[in-house]
Amino acid sequence: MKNCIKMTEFERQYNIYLHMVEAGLEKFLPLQRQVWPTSGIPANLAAAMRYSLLSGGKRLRPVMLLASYNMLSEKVEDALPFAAAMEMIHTYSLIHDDLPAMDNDDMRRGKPSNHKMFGEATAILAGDALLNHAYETMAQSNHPLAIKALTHIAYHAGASGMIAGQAADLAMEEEQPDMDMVYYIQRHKTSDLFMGAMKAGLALAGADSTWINAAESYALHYGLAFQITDDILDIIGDEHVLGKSIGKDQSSGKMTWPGTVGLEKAKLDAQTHIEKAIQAAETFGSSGAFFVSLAKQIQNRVK
Ligand code: GRG
Repeated sequence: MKNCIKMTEFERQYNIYLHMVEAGLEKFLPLQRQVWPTSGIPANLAAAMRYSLLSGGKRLRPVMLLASYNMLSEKVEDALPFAAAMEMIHTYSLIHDDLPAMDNDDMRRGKPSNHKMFGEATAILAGDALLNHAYETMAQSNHPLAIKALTHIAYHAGASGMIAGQAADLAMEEEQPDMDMVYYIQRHKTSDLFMGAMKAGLALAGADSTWINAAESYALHYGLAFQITDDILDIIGDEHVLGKSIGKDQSSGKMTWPGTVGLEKAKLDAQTHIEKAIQAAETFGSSGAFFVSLAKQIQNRVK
C-alpha cells in the first residue's frame, strides 16, 4: 500500500483507550444546560469546567488507569468512571496552576487558559468543581472496589502528594538549585498522579501488593523522566507544538532538573529513569508490554 504509515500495536491500543476516555468525559461531565437559580450548575461554571476538560490533552493519566486495569481484566468499561475522574483531577490542577497566584500562564493546550476566558474567580471555582465532581463520579460508580481505588487517588493527588509538590515548586522559586529538592518537587508534582492512576486501576482489578508496588515504581520513574523532559522542552521545545510558552521556568526562577544538573546530564537522567520504569514493568510480564512502549515514548516527546 502506498503512503501508508503502519500503526503500531501500542498506538492502536492507546487510541482505543483514548476514545473511551473522551466518551467517558462527555458521559460523566455535568451538562451545560441547567435551570438556575432553581437548580443545577450555573451555566458559566459548567462552561468553564467543560472548556478545560474537553480541550484535548494527551489523557495520559486516564489511559494509564485503563491500561493498568486491563492488565488483569477485560471489562475495561467498569474502570471508566475512575479514568474520567483522573482527568478531572488533572484538569483542575492545570487550571489552578495557570492562575496568576501560581504559575501565571496565559496559554494551555494551545488555547487561552481558563482564567483568561472566564476570569480568575470562575477559574478557581471550575477547578474546585472538577475536583469535587471527580470524587462524586467515582463514588457513584457502584464498583465494589471503588473505595480502594479512590483512596489511592485521594492520597496521591492530596496534601502529601501532588499538592505537596506544587507547594514546594512555588516555595523554591529563586532558591539555589538543590538536587534533593528537585527530586522531591518532581516526584510529587508529577509522578504522584501517575501513581494514583496506576494503583487505582490495579486496585479495581484486584491486584496484589507485588503489582501495586511495581506500579508505584514504574510511575515514579515514568513521572521523573516525563518531568525532566518537560523541563528540557521548556528550554529547547517549540511553543507552537507545545501549545504554551517556553522559557517560563527560567524567567520565574523555577528549580528544575536541567537548571540543577545541566541540559546534557538532564537528558541522560531522563533516559536512566525511562530504563528504570521499563525494569519495573517487567513485574507485569507480557501484560506489561503497553507500559514498556509508553515509557519509550518519552524519548520522542515533543509536547
Ligand atoms: C494546583 C494543586 C495544583 C497542582 C498543580 C499539574 C501541576 C500541579 C502543575 C502543572 C505544571 C506542571 C509542569 C506539572 C507537572 C505535570 C505536568 C507536566 C503536567 C502537564 O501534563 P501533560 O503534559 O498535559 O500530561 P496534557 O495537556 O497533555 O494533559
